[in-house]
Amino acid sequence: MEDYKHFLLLFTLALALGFASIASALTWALRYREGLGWDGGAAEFNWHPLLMVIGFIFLQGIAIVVYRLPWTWRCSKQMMKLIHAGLNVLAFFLAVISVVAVFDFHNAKNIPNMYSLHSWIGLAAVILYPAQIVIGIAVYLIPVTPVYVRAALMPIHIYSGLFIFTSGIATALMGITEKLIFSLKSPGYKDSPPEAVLVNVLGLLIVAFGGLVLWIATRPSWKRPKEGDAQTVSYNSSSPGNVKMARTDQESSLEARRRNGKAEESG
Ligand code: ASC
Repeated sequence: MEDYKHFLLLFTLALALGFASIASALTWALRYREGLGWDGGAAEFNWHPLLMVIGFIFLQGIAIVVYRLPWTWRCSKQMMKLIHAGLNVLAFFLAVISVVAVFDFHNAKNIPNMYSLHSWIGLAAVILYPAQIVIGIAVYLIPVTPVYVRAALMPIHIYSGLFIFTSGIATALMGITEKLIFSLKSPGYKDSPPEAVLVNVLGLLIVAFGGLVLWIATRPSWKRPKEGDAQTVSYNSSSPGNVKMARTDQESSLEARRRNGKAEESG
């Protein structure tokens, strides 16, 4: 129970930080920059940070921890895999729109593409992401791959997912820093005008959100219990008493895992 409260506290904090990041990115575009539009101008560029924060950072972060939400343990594993994949696919589409916005803006203004470290790391992450999604769907969502192959690939799937997510955060920090240096002239970035402070805070919020997602995703005792998987579908459709029983099973399996100090290798 203590562990559940601890999870809930950190997950709620992560959600709050995620929403605050999105609100800061929106405030940056609407209040300090040229707003949002699709005209080849600055308003089109402004979709780039906003959609990346919503998709590549917030939605991808939630997709990473979605299996750990205890109230989803009564849903079938297949359903949770669909939600995990769906959130990642949605995040990827938002990232693609966001990249199109920035290329459009550069081309309209004759600004070169792909010269900065931000763009190199960012494009690498945006290319690796669909590879991760397609391999994930082929191996885990479509029930053809043998279990031993799934198990062998799981540490790689988990590692590469966290790597892409973390690279996205590093890319966002580079991107917002270069944007502040480029666009704040007088007063400049070094003079700390309100826009610079807001966007520095946006960077802090993103780092804190990412840090919490990584913490939640790497606690072995917060993993979705394996034992309930086959049974959950039938618990689902039956009476609330049975659901309660399923949860009790899961709680005791968590207790057992904690007592054993056993860190499982797969998700
Ligand atoms: C899956 C799934 C898991 C893992 C496991 C191998 O498809 O639901 O929990 O792969 O079977 O690690």
